[in-house]
Amino acid sequence: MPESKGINLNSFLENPEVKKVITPFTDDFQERLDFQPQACKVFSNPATRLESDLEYEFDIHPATKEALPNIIANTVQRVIGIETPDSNLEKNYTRQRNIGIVFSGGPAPGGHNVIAGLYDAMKKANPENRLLGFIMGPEGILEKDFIELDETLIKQYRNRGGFSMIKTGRTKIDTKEKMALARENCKEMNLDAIVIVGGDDSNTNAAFLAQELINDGIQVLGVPKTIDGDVQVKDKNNKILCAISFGFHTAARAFAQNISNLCSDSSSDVKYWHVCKVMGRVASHLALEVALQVHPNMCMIGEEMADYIDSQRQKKAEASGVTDYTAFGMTLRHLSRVICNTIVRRAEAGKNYGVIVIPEGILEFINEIQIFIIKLNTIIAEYNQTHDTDFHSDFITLEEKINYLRRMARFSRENNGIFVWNTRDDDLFSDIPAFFQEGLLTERDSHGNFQFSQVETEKVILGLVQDYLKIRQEEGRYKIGIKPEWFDKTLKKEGFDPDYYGPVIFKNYKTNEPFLLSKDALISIKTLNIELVRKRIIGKNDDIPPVIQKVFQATIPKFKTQVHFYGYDGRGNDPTWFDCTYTYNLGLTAFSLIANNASGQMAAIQNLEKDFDDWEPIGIPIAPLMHLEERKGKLALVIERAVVELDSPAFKVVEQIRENWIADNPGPDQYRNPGPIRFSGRSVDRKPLILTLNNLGEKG
Ligand code: FBP
Repeated sequence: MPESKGINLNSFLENPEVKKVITPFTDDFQERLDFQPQACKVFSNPATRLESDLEYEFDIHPATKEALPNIIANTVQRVIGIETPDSNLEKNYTRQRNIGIVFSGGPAPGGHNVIAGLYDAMKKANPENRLLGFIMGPEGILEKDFIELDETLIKQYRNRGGFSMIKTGRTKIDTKEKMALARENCKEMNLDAIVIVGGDDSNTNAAFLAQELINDGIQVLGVPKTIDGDVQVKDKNNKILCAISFGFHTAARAFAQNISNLCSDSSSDVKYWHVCKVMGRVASHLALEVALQVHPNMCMIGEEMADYIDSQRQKKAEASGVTDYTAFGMTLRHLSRVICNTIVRRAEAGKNYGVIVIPEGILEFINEIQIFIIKLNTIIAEYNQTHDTDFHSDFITLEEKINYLRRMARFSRENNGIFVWNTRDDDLFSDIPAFFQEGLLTERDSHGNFQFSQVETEKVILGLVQDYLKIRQEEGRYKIGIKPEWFDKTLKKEGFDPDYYGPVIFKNYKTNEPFLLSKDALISIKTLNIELVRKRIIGKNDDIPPVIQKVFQATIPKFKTQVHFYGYDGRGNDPTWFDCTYTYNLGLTAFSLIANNASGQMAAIQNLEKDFDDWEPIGIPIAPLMHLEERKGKLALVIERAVVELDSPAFKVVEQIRENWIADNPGPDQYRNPGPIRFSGRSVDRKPLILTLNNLGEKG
């Protein structure tokens, strides 16, 4: 019998108090499983019907009309509650159905509640209805790999994060063969409908599948998922239909809480700059929300980089009567200088620490890098289209990939530039660090997207920041500010006269400024020694007094950093109240769309930016949301991603107040502590702050 410190472990493990400690079913966990999200009012009726809302208009791309003729005429549909359905409606509403559901793309908190909502609605309509979950994403459709989802299984996942119940994957059903296989399998499974829970690419896929399956009587619906928050739908007159995809709120809150903890640590041990890369493949919605939640010292928003104008450069050029085109658009070098300016300003206020938030997709908005990404996307896609193997299996090492590019550049030069890669690209590419080259050449995802999460963007930027800070330090333009009182006290304590040394060391001694800055020329103990001798404060062979050395050392900045990536952790967080309730209602809406014969529609909740009582379930037609975009080297019809609008109230507020967050003054930092994610209890943080601000802004 196992024993430890005289304890009989077998009976110890049977002790109810010990069991309470080691059970995975914590009180919080149980509270989640038992939580019943509120349903929108319409769902309290025995049935629902759909009503077209023609108030919403879309600019439809002609290519979409051609590609999706059977669903292009879809309109926005409102879900209306029916108290006493007529017999026809009731018959259709309650007929037995087999419904498939699949998660597609990255996990997002709330996915399990889409399943729970759909399950509850379909069982309420007809207990014989069956819900089949495809395993590992769209691959499950192609492999006909699925399980039946019943209450016993679903109740283990209600209100929980992740997609672990049926897993997810990034396979795309994008060829004729895959479409045919998907169709065959859905028919064999006797499916009436399939619900695709995914982001922009997956909802695009849903529309194409809807077109493919419409004549077989199989409906296809989408559900707007992605922590990136870039599935937002407005009509052509800017009327909001879907304010944000699910999962965004939870991920942003989870990142914000962690980053807020860093703010607290950073302002306590005052020695690190924390550089936090925040997920979001292209759009910076997550970074913007985190900024509002935390008030970090600095937050970059990718979208503003594209519009950046270097005013100093522009003024200089204007003064000499020329136009400097390099002043428009942000380069990596510009970006590093902007970051350095903040670091230097805080250092001069005695704050040699801080927190910077960088969006994962920032590189997409930096001209020089975007050009590389587009060119390399095309090269890789073209290579894969003309060879039976793939680029990454043929060129395994970085050296092999670079040699291929080099050959291409040479060949292009000899043949009047027939390839997109030229010798100038090759030269510029050779100038960037190997790990970054590797990142830019990383394998694209199944949709042909560049995988920003695989690139150590923060390291690239930090490398440049470090280089520039070094230059500024050597020029004497990066100093730590010293409080005059501290200087005074420290010298007097050792019996030295501050007024004797102060004017020699500092350029602003006795100017009443809150911080003393050492003279530009004093960049080392050696230079200080020279100055003290020159001013006859000490003799040629004397040592600098230790207390003066101590004070001087305190003016020399050491730039120490900690780098963090917030992505997968927040993506796996248990959903907030907002995401729990939102997704449960998305599931209920998906069933209403199915039960009313809709296809090629995305289930959505309108008015998310308002209070719960104003939420309205709707169906959004997917086809009209498409535009042409470069994918795998070709133009393809895809749903347009929403990026941060620079004239949105949320961005404008951040732009207006973030100067205060730098806090380059004797006062305290301005960090905001959003606190932990609270699942129950009322709090102002019941929805994303960007939604609240944009809504308040709409009202003027
Ligand atoms: P989805 O768009 O599929 O929801 O995924 C979003 C995301 O989490 C991005 O923020 C991130 O860049 C990417 O997925 C990471 O992809 P992966 O999970 O394949 O590493």
